Amino acid sequence: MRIDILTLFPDIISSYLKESIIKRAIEKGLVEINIINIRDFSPFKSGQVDDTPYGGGSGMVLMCEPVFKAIDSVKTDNSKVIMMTPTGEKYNQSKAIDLTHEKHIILLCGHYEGFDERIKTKVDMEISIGDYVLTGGELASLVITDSVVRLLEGVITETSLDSESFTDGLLDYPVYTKPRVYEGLEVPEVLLSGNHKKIDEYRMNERIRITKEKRPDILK
Ligand code: 6GU
Repeated sequence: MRIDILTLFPDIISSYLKESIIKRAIEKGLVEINIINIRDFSPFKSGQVDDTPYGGGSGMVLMCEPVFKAIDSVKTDNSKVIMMTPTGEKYNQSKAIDLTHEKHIILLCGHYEGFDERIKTKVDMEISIGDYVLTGGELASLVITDSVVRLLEGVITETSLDSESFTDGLLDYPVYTKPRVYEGLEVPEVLLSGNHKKIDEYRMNERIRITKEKRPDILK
C-alpha cells in the first residue's frame, strides 16, 4: 500500500512515522508513506496558500490552486483521495478495515477555517475522527495511517488482531504480566493455571462483562 499525506506541517507527520510499528512497517516495505508539503504548490513567491473567505467571516480558507496541484502531483487511477474534516463521515475500525483494501490513499490535511468548498470536487471521501474540532487534519491523518497500517499483512502478529476491540463487537480482554502480586494486587488465578480452555472461557466472559459495562452500544 502507498499512503501520501498532503499537509502544511510535514514535520508533525514525519516525527510520528519515525518510531515503533509504523517505522518497522515502512522499513519492511509493507507500506510506502510520502509526505507532500502543500506550500510547495503555492502560485505565489511568498508561499501563500490561504486567503480570507468571500462573504466575510473569520479565519483563513485554504485556496484551490495549491491543493488541486498537490493532489494532481500524486494522484493515479488507483488513488482514493480522503479529506480530513470535522464535517466528514465518522471514522471507526470497520472503515479502517475497508481502507486496507486500497492500493493508494491520499490524505488531505487542512488547517485554519477550512478548505475552499470547490476542493471537494477532487475528493472521494471526507472523514472525521470524532465529534470535536482539531486545529488541523494532521492528527486525524496519523490516526487513519496508524489504524490502517497496523492491519496490513505482516505488520503485527495476526493473532493479536483476532480478539481486539471493535473487530467483533466486543472490547478486548484484560491482560497481566509479571509479577504475580504487586502491592497486594493479584493476577487472576485462572491465568496461572495453564488450562487453556479455562483461560479462553475466562477471557470471553471478561470481554462480554467489560463491553456491557463500558460500551453497551457496540454489543451485538
Ligand atoms: Cl479530520 N479534522 C479536524 N480539523 N478536526 C477534526 C477532525 C478532522 N476530526 C475530528 N475533528
